[in-house]
Parts: sequence; C-alpha cells; structure tokens
Amino acid sequence: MPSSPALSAKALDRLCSQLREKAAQLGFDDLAITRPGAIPQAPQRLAQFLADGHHGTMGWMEETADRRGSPSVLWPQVRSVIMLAMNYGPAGDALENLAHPDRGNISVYARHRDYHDVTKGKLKELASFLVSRAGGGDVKVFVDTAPVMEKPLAQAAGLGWQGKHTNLVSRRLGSWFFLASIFTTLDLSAAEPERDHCGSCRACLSACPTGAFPQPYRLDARRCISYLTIEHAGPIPAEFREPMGNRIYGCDDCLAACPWNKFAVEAREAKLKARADLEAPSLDALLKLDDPAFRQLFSGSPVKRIGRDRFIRNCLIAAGNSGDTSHLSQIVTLLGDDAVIVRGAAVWALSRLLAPEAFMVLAQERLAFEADAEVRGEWLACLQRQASQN
Ligand code: B12
Ligand code: SF4
Repeated sequence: MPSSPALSAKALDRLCSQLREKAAQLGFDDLAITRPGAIPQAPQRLAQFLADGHHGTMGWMEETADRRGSPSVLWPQVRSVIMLAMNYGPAGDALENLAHPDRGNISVYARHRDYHDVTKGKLKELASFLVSRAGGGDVKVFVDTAPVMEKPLAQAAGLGWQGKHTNLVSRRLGSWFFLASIFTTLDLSAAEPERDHCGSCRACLSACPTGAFPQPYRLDARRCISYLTIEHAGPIPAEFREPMGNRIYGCDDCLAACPWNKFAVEAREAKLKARADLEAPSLDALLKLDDPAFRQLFSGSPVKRIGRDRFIRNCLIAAGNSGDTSHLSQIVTLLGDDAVIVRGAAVWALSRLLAPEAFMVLAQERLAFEADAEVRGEWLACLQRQASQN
C-alpha cells in the first residue's frame, strides 16, 4: 500500500481547498469530509431495518450488513471519507407528469444518463488529483457500488441531514442530489455534522401514496413505489397497484414535497438533464416495447437495469389506472407474453378497463389456455374482486 504522508495543518487546509475547487470544476455540487468512525449509531439502525424486514427482497443488504454498517470493516485502512453531492434537480415541477394518465412517469433521477456512469470517471479523477497533491496515500471510490451507508456518512460530513423521508436534504441544494464517496488512508480535516432542520414538518410523510413510513426517519421499502417498481421481481402486491398511478419507474413524491427544495436549482451537468423522450413518454408506445426496442430506448439509462419484463409489468399497472380503453388491444396481446409477470399484470389491467361481463367472457376463454398457477390466480382474484364490487 502506498504510504500516507503526514501533512502540516497548513498543508492540509490548502489540500482541502484545492480538493473542493477541483470537485467543483468536475461538476460536483458539494464536498465534505468525515471520519470512518463518525456514524456509530448506523450498524444498530441498519440491523433494526433488516430485523424488521424493511429491506424486502434486497437480500444483498443483509449479506453485506457488517461492511455496510462500518467503513472501517469495509476497508480497515481508511482514515477519512470524502462525501460528494451531485445535483440532478429537474427543470420544472417534478410531479407534473403524474396528472397525465396517458403518459408513464419515470422518476427524475432516471430521466437521463445513469448517474453511476456519470460520476464514476469524475470520482476517479478527483481521487487521483488528491493523491498527487498529497504526495501519496491510497484511495477507493464508491458511488453506490459497494456497501457504504452514504446518507449517514454525508450527514456526519455536514453535507446535509437525513430528512424524515430518510434521504439527505441540504439547506443549499434541497434534496435532488446523488451521493458518492472517496475513501482514503490520508488524514484529512473532518467537518462537523449537519443538524436536523425538519422541525415539525411532516410534508414528505403525508405525501407518500403508499404509506411507506412506519415512523418519521424510517422507511419500509416493501411499501415504497421505488422499491416495488425497481427492486421487486414478482407481481406488484394488489394493495399498491392503484396508488402507483402512472409511476412506472421510481417515485419522487416524498422528495418533491420537501419545502427545502425551494432552494433547489436545475442540474448543471448536461448528462443529468432530462432526456426529452423520457420526461413524459407515451404509455401506448411503452406498452409495445419488445426486448431489443426496450434496450435501445433505455441505453445508458438506469431504467435498463430492470429489464423489459419488469418494466412492461409497471406500464401495465399504469395502463390499468389510466381509464383509457385505447390500450385494450395491446393489453390483450400481452396476455400471450412469454413472461408470467407481464401476463399477470395484463390480467389486472384488463379487469380495470373492461366491463365485468366482458372481463368474465375473456377470462373463460383465456383460462382454458393459461397453464401458469400465478397467472390463473390473478384471473381468479380479479373475477372475485369484480363480483364483490357488484
Ligand atoms: C437501498 C436503497 C434504496 C431502497 C431503500 C431506501 C432506504 N431509505 O433505505 C429503495 C429502493 C426503496 C430506494 C429508494 C430511493 N432511493 Co435509494 N438507495 C438505497 C441505497 C443503495 C442504500 C440505502 C441504505 O443503506 N438503506 C438502509 C437504511 C437502514 O439506511 P437509511 O435509509 O440511511 O436509514 C436511516 C434511518 O432509518 C435512520 N434512523 C433510524 N431510526 C432513526 C431514528 C431517529 C430519531 C433518526 C433521526 C434517524 C433514524 O438511521 C438509519 C441509518 O442512517 C443508497 C445508496 C447507498 N449506498 O447508501 C441509495 C440512495 C439512498 N437512494 C437514493 C435515491 C435518489 C432514491 C430515490 C429518491 C429514487 C427514486 N426517485 O425512486 C428513492 C427514495 C425513497 C426513500 N424515501 O428513501 C440516493 C439518495 C440521495 C440523497 N440525497 O439522499 C442514494 C444515496 C443513492 C445515491 N448514491 O445517490 N433506495
Ligand atoms: S419514494 Fe414514493 S412511495 Fe417511496 S417513500 Fe417516497 S413517496 Fe413513498
């Protein structure tokens, strides 16, 4: 391992301001430094989150819990943690598209290039700059790529505080920003943590369409639309389908509700400005995507990660919520899709758009061919729901 030079207080100050300047030049919107031991409460809180099952099927959180809870377990040599923020603020009202049921709503963080790709190169450049200016030391860069608890670390470094919605809020940037980190063996000057400025405000908690906050500062991911549309592999549990509205990838309601966003500004990084075709894409066109067309449309976007089948599942829920019967013929086509989650979601969408008699006739016809138990179960549950509503 390269040796870590001991720097005088004056040299350290100079190094930190050079680092800040370089970070700003590279497009980062804030930088702050903390110590690896600055989040002593994190392991216990993470353990509680996992014990409560709030991570749902994100088994990787459990598998990496020891390293995630403590930077020093992840990398014993680490002496300082540099936390960075990159603003992805939207140009206009983040929630405007929710009022257009003929459109799919992709959350703001995914309307442009994947932030992992955008930040990784810049982080590496900043880390090399640090080592060259310090005259030594070792570094590791992370942007949600290793088990690091980025939010509590960022709060400890003073970048902002974890709001009641659990995300980081900054007095200067609001809450539309990504986090990334550089771990280093260098002893840099650490800052004071930011304190909580939420006060008695509960706007984010009240805004959540699915009641995903059992308490302020605690999220049950299993109820969060972001988790359901991105991380969750099976059918969307029935109780969340209507509240999803036209949210087909992620959710921004709790972030958008935060009054601190009055200080937010539009992203300055060109690659984090919304792609025009992803701001309010036509649901009709999305429902027709096959695998190659899906990959092409979402090339370079975080949406690509969930794959075409999960994405079409989400679009079918939005179609079922749209009240728009012009989708019917495409949804009927999707009843013959190879993917079980697509067929199941198509059944639900039809149960919402067709009159009960027409749905019953279609069910009788299709159940004769449907071999999958899960999809058959969806038909029967929808028939039962319709019968109980009449
Ligand atoms: C897993 C994950 C998710 C999961 C779970 C979210 C969660 N809150 O845990 C899901 C898929 C739901 C998700 C959704 C989103 N995510 Co996410 N996610 C992560 C990830 C990978 C890990 C987060 C984690 O460690 N969770 C475990 C829990 C235990 O940690 P925690 O949330 O910090 O929990 C704290 C509180 O519970 C608190 N606490 C507990 N009890 C108490 C009591 C009191 C009194 C207090 C004060 C606090 C407190 O202490 C805990 C530890 O600090 C991070 C990246 C990373 N490596 O950190 C991105 C990250 C948090 N996500 C991010 C984003 C942008 C989102 C979305 C906005 C995306 C979207 N638009 O759909 C949503 C927001 C939903 C929400 N309200 O959180 C950004 C947030 C940036 C920011 N400004 O904070 C991150 C940091 C990614 C990044 N590199 O930028 N995400
Ligand atoms: S992202 Fe949406 S569903 Fe998830 S906690 Fe926030 S408001 Fe609720």
